[in-house]
Amino acid sequence: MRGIACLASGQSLGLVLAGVAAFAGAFWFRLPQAQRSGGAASLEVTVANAGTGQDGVTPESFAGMVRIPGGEFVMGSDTSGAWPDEKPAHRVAVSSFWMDVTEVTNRQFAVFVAATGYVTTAERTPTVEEILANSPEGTPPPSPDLLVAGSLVFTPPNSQVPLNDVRRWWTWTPGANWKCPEGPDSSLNQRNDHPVVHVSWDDAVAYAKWAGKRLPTEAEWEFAARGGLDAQPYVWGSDPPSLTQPQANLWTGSFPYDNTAKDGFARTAPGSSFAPNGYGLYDMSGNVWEWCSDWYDREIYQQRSTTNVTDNPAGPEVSHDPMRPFTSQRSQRGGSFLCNDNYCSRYRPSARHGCTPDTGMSHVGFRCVKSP
Ligand SMILES: [Ca+2]
Repeated sequence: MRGIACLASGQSLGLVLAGVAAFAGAFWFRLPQAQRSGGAASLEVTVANAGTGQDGVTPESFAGMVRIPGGEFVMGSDTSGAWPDEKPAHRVAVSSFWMDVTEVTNRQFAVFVAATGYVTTAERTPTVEEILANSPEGTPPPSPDLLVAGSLVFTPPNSQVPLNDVRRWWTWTPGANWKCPEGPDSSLNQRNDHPVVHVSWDDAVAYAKWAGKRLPTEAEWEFAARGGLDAQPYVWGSDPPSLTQPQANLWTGSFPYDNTAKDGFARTAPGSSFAPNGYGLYDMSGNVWEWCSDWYDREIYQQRSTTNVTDNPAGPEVSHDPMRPFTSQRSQRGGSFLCNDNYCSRYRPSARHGCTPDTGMSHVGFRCVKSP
């Protein structure tokens, strides 16, 4: 089912696949849809601490963004807590670019939709052809009653459950989309400044094009997330996450049933609720996952390790993931409000994740970049 292949977790991906097979029996993702985008335009976004150019002035077209100076850094991680797709660590160089200070908010996305009439993937009814065209051979067609517009919503169980079955806390919810994050009975009331969620990669690209921007590469994203702290485990440095002085919107309590919200938020948080990193970027760790432009390749770092310094890598030509051979995936970074160390430690700057590009979920958003 659309979205189910994208579940970030600390569990075996094989179990995720098994869960997929049992979940809908038939389909798990859609083909990318044709993108609808309007003409290029600049977003009128004002962020108090937006960065400045080398001359100390922020051009109007870069409002709400901060300039990230180019440089070399250690991409990935060889630490014991790193996942295989983070290894080996290797040197990468990126050119300077500008990046949104916060994840794209509901308020910003609403401006885009009002200007273009764009309809997100989660708001469209999938077709049988779309489902089967990118499903494993022999997949039976889904029941027509399953072909409804919707998205996957995090729905915490009432008590502790085995962590090997993501269906226990992810619910396919008809009517869930960016305007109704928990389904038809929910709204964006008092969430205008929260990150937009339930956006697919296609939706994010459409927004970026309209805004005259683009999605970051994984290399740009990780360089920016580190905020000038090379090879540190967290975007804020070396200290582990704190309950008394939370550094990010992560999961506090026992995942997935006991959310103490000691960091102040049970789900998403407004974009400047926690301290920014060294480049003035908010929520590069946690809050919502952020789409990158790269195709996801689980093993691409192994290829780069033979190169002294890889210059501005933009990802592979095609997606590659032996754990999910039937899918094409785009990369996501940063983890979300569902991350904690007893289940998913992917809020670290080196952590990676792949997801089918037509998938939106209640913990996935994005931010944009722009070249000088
Ligand atoms: Ca984030």
